[in-house]
Amino acid sequence: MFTLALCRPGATCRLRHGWDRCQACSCRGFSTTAGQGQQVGLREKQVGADLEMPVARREAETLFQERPEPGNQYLEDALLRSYLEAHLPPKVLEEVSQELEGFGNRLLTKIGPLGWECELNPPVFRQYDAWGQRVDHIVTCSAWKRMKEIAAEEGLIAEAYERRYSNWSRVHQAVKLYLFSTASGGFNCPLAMTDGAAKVIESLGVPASLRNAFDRLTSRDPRKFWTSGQWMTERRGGSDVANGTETVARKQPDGTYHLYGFKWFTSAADSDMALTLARIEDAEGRVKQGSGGLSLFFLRVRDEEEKLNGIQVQRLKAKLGTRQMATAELWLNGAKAELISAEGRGVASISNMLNITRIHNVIGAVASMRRMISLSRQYALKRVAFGKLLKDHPLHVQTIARMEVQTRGAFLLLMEMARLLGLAETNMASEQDQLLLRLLVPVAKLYTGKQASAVAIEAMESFGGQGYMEDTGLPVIVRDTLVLSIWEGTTNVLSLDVLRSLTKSRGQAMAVFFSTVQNKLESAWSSAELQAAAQSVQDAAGRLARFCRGAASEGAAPMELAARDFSYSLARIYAGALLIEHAARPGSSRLDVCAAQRWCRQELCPAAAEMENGSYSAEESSLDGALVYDGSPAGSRL
Ligand code: UCC
Repeated sequence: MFTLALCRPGATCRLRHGWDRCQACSCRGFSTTAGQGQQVGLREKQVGADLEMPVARREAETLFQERPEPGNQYLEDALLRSYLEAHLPPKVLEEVSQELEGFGNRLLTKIGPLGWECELNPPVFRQYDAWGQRVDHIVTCSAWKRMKEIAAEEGLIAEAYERRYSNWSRVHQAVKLYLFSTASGGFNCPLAMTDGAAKVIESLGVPASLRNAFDRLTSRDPRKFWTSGQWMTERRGGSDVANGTETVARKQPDGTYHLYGFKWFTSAADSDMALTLARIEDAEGRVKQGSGGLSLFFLRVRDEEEKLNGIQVQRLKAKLGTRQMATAELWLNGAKAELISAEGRGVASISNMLNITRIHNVIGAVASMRRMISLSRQYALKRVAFGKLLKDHPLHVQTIARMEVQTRGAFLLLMEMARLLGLAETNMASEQDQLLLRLLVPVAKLYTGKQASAVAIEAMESFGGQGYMEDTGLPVIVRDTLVLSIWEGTTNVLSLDVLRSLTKSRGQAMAVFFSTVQNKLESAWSSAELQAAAQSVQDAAGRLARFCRGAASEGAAPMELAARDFSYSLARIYAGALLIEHAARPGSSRLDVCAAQRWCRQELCPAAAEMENGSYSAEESSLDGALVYDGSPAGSRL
């Protein structure tokens, strides 16, 4: 029986929770077996003992650790600002920078503390009311509701659809979301799906029946603003949607459909609407299996009287992270829905949503990396170990610098996608730009998801044991980051999507990739500092081209085995070219050059290296199986 409580009710709390001011003077989380009355007694006793402590001990307990205090995220992000300066037209730059500076202040003073409140008050599920009526109510905290209002006020979705900065609107939106992400208390997740749903509806030409939904998803008015869910995952498959979807749709006399099925993960289940997949039954009650049997539906989660639309909430999921956001299991038991794709074109239609949520995933990944580095470098300015500040230990700083290089590459990949998407949405994209965008989305999603997990864990370690402490807020960022390589398509599933995009373009996407990389290197050849890096990227691109020719002659199986390394090669080569392009622009800094040089020192084409090792042969593949199952009953059969 013990207590960690040091807070005296009514007194100023000396514990800092997360990186923001204390939200929790109700001091939660005391581990005790005592009853409530006993707890208060213990707390009073502790406070008494506290006051009687010798001064030296009291000071040691109150001033023990130095807290990193990053400032305005926009002003402190040198790469972000230099990217905007290099790309935005002057008038747009002026307006956008002013807005982002103000937004940075709002994040620091208002939004960050709300985000922490969301973490402390996760949603709870109330299945029945006091009188035994089933209500299936997902109760969210006031901070979560306030986040929704802020998202509307700041135009976090609207910005992309109003297009007030023409083709630069997507870059502007992506930057705002990037700044918002780690302060958002998980609200970046519903925003990702809201953006994806708006994109699907816009790509359908905003049919009259969906006009209200579109206006709400893209509204700046908090009273009107809606968020959307994306209900794709069922019991039999989160990745293999084509074969795992069991939900059926029964046509009603009025032309609408009723959906029956079970959705196994529904993120942000408190959303106002959702897009979901189902199989349409024919007159005999038969459905078509496979991808060609899936169609896309729109539905409202609740009706005008706030009653659930033929939906029952089974339970909330117990997740490792993103706990601020309600993920639920849902029964669809006659949910009224509208068919919004051609019959059997559900996967192709929802892929518009997927590509947007995957870009949001990249935003989340880069934001996590940036946030963790920012906290880590601040801490290093204050923390003394072995007689000097951490910042004066070269090995410590080298570790942070390596993370910084990774983050820079990922950031430029993100901006490149946002730039291309902006062009596509204002009819300014060439066919090549569109092919490149289609290819880069899965590449960037899979690559940055992995980078972010590695960087978040490394940065946590840079705080020593303090990084592992829950109330520093660092484990929250780590937990929330780890999902980025899982949801919206795992690394392997996305690697296969990379191959899908190449096959569909009949190799054209690859040709565009190579020519774009060459163009980006152009300005570096005359720079003594960047020539070697440019040469590394060019060599890697050459090796990748040879790899592609070799793999094409071998058939599908080796290419599938190589899919992950191949995707990593695309990411590293393209990010290398972007870093070089950024470093070669007039007015670049020494650090831009240094980041490009360091990025290009890594193996840029792991696919070619592994091919040379014979890793993709049938023999190696069968040894993979033997290694994995060695000693297990399945192993004896291999
Ligand atoms: O919902 C989830 C969590 C929500 C939380 C989101 C928050 C994220 C925010 C982050 C903020 C920090 S998680 C569930 C997510 N589920 C997935 O991502 C599914 C993963 N599986 C896949 O991606 C698979 O590859 C499938 C489902 C796409 C495979 O389906 P099929 O039907 O077997 O694939 P097909 O037959 O190859 O493709 C059918 C059509 C083809 O077009 P056509 O018929 O014209 O040739 C494909 O080219 O769909 C097209 N298609 C695409 N088109 C498939 N994928 C794409 C794509 N990505 N882009 C364009």
